[in-house]
Amino acid sequence: MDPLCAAVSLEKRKRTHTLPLPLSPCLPAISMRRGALIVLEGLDRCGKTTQCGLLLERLRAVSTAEPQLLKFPDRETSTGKLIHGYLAEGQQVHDRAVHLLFSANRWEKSDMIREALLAGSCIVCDRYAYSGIAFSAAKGIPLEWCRQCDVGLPEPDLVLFLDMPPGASEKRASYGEERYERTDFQERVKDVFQELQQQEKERGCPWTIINADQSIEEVQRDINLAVDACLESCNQGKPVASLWSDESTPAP
Ligand code: DGP
Repeated sequence: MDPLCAAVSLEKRKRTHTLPLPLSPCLPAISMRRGALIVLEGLDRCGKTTQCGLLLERLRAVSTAEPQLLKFPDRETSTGKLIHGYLAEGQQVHDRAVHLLFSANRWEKSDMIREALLAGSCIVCDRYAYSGIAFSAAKGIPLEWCRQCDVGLPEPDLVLFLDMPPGASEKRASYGEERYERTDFQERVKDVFQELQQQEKERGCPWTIINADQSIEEVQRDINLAVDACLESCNQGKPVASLWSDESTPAP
């Protein structure tokens, strides 16, 4: 059995998926053939950011290459500052122009993502192109127009959709401060996510749906099970593909 499979099955046997565990000290961390691109998606305040942090810690424990966490939008870049002004400071930007800004914000990181994956680092993304489509199409922009801007980005190896009823996050602290935090809008976003989920299933790239309406530990356990299977397939030489396109980057 290859070392990754050994490590993963050891974890499964221990059945202690509730904490960000280091592996047994007698097992060395794994040198991955290539890293995995793992995306967490969901409605606002569904717990993505907490789970991304926990997943990063766990990946740190099982891999020799340092995993990385990316959050989209990245509000620190020049496009990200414009996006922040739109989301949090009430600045007006045309709906299609802001869609392009969000997409550009992802493209800025695309070369870095590909290089890191090929160097063996896993990448955890807090939102990706699917949010780009869902939030813009919920405003009435045609879904296919929204998709085109992100065609060719590195394709995720795993999409985890943290599923939660649209009204459930309303009670969370400071909900409502940003532009999209309204239950009626979140309901429309959820409808588009469901449409996208169906489309991805039909093209053979099904998402893993995680019930986010559970304790942090239960959500983390479900995520870890899906991530284990994904790491195994990346380590067996699955190439880095391009999203919604035929191009792929050869495996190392
Ligand atoms: P977050 O920092 O994850 O809370 O995201 C900020 C807000 O921006 C949130 O309401 C979701 C929304 N959002 C994230 N990505 C995109 C995108 O690509 N396009 C649009 N229109 N909205 C997005």
